[in-house]
Amino acid sequence: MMNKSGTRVLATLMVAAGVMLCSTFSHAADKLVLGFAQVGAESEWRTANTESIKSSAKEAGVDLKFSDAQQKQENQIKAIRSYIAQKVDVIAFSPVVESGWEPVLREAKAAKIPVILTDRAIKVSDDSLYTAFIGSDFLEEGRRGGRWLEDHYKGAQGPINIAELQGTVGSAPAIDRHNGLIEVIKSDDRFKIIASQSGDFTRAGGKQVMEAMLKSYGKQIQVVYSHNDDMAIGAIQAIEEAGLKPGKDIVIVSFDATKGGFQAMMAGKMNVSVECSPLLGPQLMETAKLVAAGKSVPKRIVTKETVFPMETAAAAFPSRKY
Ligand code: GZL
Repeated sequence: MMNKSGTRVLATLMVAAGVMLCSTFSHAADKLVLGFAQVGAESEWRTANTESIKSSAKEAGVDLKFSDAQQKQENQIKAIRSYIAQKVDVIAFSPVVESGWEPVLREAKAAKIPVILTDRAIKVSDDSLYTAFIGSDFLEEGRRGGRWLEDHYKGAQGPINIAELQGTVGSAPAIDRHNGLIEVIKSDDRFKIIASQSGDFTRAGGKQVMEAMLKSYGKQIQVVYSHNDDMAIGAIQAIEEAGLKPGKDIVIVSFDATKGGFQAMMAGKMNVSVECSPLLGPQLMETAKLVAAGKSVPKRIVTKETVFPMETAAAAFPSRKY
């Protein structure tokens, strides 16, 4: 027969075991907790990307913690640190720029929280700091823009002067859409990039930069190569205000293939938009669940995309999802 104190000790141990089991089970029974640090809300593409992530989390029964960094890296790092402190199951983010992530990713690794990159890539010396990267091949997107130019100007005389509207400085899409173009046109001396400046992926930025380029180069500009539809739409406004016809006097090459891009193409003001799908939510939720369950996942998951010349815009528009 156990004495009173022995019974008390046994009771305490059973309660402690119960709490532990319950917390383990309650955690297992709880939803997957995913902390997502978004770049911001700078473009139509980003809005569609955020919508895809939020709706997919709901559909997948994932408890999503979401933050908007207003395109500032320090805000994304703060958000990742807060997810580490909250002990979320998985962290995911779309890195606003390629560099500067090692310290905070080492903290996530030390906390045994897996990290998934979506949309944009990062440059790190140790790629064990992230588990997977789900996103487009921006270099190939740039090559597609360059190949469209080569086809469009087949047989034409040079010079063909290009004004380039770059995306966020240091971001993977800006670096690679530029490099992909160069890869294709570098051996064709008709093409010359006479101006190149960042509009930070926003409509206002695209308009501002285009106004300045038109002041400096005017009708010397034959092509605008814009790293996204939002900046291209801003540039189109500036071109029209300068009394020129976008899509005719100045050829417009753009990226994303958003609704705004399709509307500009159907109005004859944009010549082509290279697709870059923001609909990464379903793949992210599926990958997060596999990672949380300790399953292996591909390090690199490339989204499937195509190119929409203006001639195909009207037929394709009704089935577009963003
Ligand atoms: C590309 C994405 C870019 C889009 C822009 O995957 O990172 O950021 O091209 C967006 O529209 O702002």
